[in-house]
Amino acid sequence: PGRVLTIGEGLAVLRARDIGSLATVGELVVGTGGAEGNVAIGLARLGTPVTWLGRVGADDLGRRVVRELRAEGVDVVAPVDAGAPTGLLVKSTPAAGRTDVAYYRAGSAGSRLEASDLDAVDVSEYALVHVTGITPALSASASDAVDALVARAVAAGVPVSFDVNHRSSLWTDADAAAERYRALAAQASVVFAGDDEAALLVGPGSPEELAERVSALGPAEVVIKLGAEGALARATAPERAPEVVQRAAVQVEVVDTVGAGDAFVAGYLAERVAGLPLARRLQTAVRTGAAACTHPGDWEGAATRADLVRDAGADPVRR
Ligand code: KDG
Repeated sequence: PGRVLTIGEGLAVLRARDIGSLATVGELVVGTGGAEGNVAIGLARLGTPVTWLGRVGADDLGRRVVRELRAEGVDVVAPVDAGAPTGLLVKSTPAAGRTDVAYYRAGSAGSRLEASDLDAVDVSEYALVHVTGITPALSASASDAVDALVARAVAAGVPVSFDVNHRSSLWTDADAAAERYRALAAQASVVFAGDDEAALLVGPGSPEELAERVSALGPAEVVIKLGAEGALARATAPERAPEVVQRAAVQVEVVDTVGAGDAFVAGYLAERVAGLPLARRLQTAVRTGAAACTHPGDWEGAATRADLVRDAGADPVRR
């Protein structure tokens, strides 16, 4: 399959080991995250070549972000910005089944991404470019970098994938966020949105209506993520009736849903760049999304091809 390019911010993730408030829990586990890096790892685990580009600080947490991505087989282009630290995300479980995420990333190295950082890659060499709605929220220069990347991809005929990934705490104004997302969706070939995110862009409706209205913004392919209800994909092609596919979620014991959307996107895109049909893309996506829910880390639960074969079998014990 062709190589995927994605850009974004890599973060250190500090995760409370036990259930409880951060005011009282005693231990934090160190890991890494960042939506686009999570997608990159998900793709790499499925055997899809992928490059991640993002700025990191001149610090050990930045080195950790880069190490983890490389260890997972992702090609990393990471300018080191000595003027700012690598950003942090602190995750806690205040009560069973609930996750709180706090960001310590304002002014971080990752947020200082600039359009000129893209000069390190030749966009026309990639089979697909993936961006999320997180990066435009980080800073004016990071937002410009997303626009520059999308413009270069469109000019080179490289399809753009856009995951809305709305993070309300990164925006002061939800209407401004929605406008930004609609503009990116208009230039994308594939748009991923949760049903709540799609409603932010186009108003409330059924999954079918949401997909149709997001599609009317421009993208030929729209995937509505429905969480525990599964997902719906809609594809249009000239002079053909729209194709709509729905898949139920795969039932798993949920430990943490953070990162599940990224794993879902990775599953979908892996099959897309491999040229598989819509139903197969969605089929893999619901399985990789479910697998990610079984691990407390943001990407550690991402499935390999072998995991997908194994999970389809009956016996959970391997001897
Ligand atoms: O999708 C998971 C991401 O949300 C997490 O890894 C961190 O990128 C992140 C963010 O900005 O929330």
